Amino acid sequence: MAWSSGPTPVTAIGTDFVDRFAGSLKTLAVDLFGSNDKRALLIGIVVIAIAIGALLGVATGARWKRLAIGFAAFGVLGAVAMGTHPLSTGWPPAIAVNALAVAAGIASFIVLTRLSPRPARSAPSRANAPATSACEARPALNRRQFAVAVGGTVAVTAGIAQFGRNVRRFDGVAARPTSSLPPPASTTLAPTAAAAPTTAAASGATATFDIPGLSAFVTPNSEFFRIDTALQVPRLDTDSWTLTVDGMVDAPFTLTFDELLALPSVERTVTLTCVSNEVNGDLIGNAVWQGVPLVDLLERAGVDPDIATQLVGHSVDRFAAGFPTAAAYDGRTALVAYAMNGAPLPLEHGFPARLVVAGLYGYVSATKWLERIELTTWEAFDGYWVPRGWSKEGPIKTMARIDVPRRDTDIDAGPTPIAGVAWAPNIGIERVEVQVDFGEWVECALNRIGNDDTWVQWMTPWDAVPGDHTIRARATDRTGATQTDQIASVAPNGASGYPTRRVWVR
Ligand SMILES: Nc1nc2c(c(=O)[nH]1)N[C@H]1C(S)=C(S)[C@@H](COP(=O)(O)O)O[C@H]1N2
Ligand SMILES: [Mo]
Repeated sequence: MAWSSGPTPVTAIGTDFVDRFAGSLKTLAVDLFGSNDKRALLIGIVVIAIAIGALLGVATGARWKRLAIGFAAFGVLGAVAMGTHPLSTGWPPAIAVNALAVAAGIASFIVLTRLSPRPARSAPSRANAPATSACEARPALNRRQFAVAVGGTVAVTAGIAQFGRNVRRFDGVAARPTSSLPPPASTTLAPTAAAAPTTAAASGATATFDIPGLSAFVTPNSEFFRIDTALQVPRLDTDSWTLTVDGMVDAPFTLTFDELLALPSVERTVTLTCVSNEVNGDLIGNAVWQGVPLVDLLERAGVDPDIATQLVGHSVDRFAAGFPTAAAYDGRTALVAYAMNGAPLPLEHGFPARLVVAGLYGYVSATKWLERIELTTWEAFDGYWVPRGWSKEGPIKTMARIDVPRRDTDIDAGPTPIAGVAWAPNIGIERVEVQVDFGEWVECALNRIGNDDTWVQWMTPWDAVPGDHTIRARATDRTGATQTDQIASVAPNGASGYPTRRVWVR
């Protein structure tokens, strides 16, 4: 990894903040790590840093030596955060970057205090003060000029920061996946779009329902939800990346990326969801994953799943997720995946390789930027989110979601579909029912294009009459269990309750 792909002082401090407080601040739960929250956190850090700088200025009475000590203390904090960051590229850049920032801070302070307008001591009115007063050795700017000077300093600083960012982006790390993918040994069928059936009799359709607003069967990579604690997407180089399988194994081994690609692979369509997905939420997606079956790697290493009861996927960024080793042996889809929907894994989704395990929430299974698979015991290790208040085991709860009618919409009276998706990965969906205004539960048409690891699209026609209506849905999985109507929030092991939508029909 080139140093330029390492953390900045701001992302490094942000990472420390996340790791320290992700469990204690409820607002920083798993679900809050979408891109917007990350941006908010980083902006917050910058704003707070500026505020502390201003406070320092006031507290030290603007004496530059004292202020320099304060700035230096800050620089040490930044350097330590950067140097110990999981993606750290070592101490030299951490120290250099922060020393530079401290020097720039002190320099701009000195320049600005030199230029700052000072009320003339002896003269009651500035206008009457002689232009060449003895005490006016430094150039005195008026307020307007001073404001311009401050603005200029800010602009120059921002320009330098932006320059630094561009240098970092220009790093040329061979991270953008260009490699061609090997053909999978076996694959699941690729669905094609077709017109929606208009009656429930069309149950068992083999093409995706084409209903506006209904989730596509396969979620495009660009629309696939992203959840992780990484304030900076790790950019790994396939030339130096390796995957190690070790811990309680007979023969630990390490693979290069090329060696991983050379192993027999499969292509499987699996629905992935986050434990923080609310009822009717959108932290879920369905993709075609290509990779090497986990069990192949475990057999090569020599694993006794009765002894090594936990499998932990470690990421390069210190994140780790653990699940029962038995899950890799019980026949479910469990892959070290390197491709998503026919393309190399996007950087945000774990390039060059990640785990995908059907039926388990991402926080206990789906380690992105995977570098190590460790076999240990169930008791010996807790994954990232476990000490932060989330359940150690994370089976996905059987759930339906209403996509159509869309949230907060008025609709016209007349025939209109009610449609959505339902999932019980590794178990399969048996049936989905819909109920309008707390009346009869009506069985929906299901689209059987996927497999038991994928969500199914469901729909039922509805003759909407004017008024305010409540629509509810519920899914039953192949064990015969219907999802519970007990409302639970996402923590500690996933939301539950029937998805509900209120619509106003004109
Ligand atoms: N390295 C790493 N992998 C991770 C996470 C993370 O924070 N870091 N989050 C997990 C969680 S909570 C989820 S829900 C899935 C989401 O995968 P996606 O972003 O590809 O949708 O990634 C999992 N893998
Ligand atoms: Mo998650």
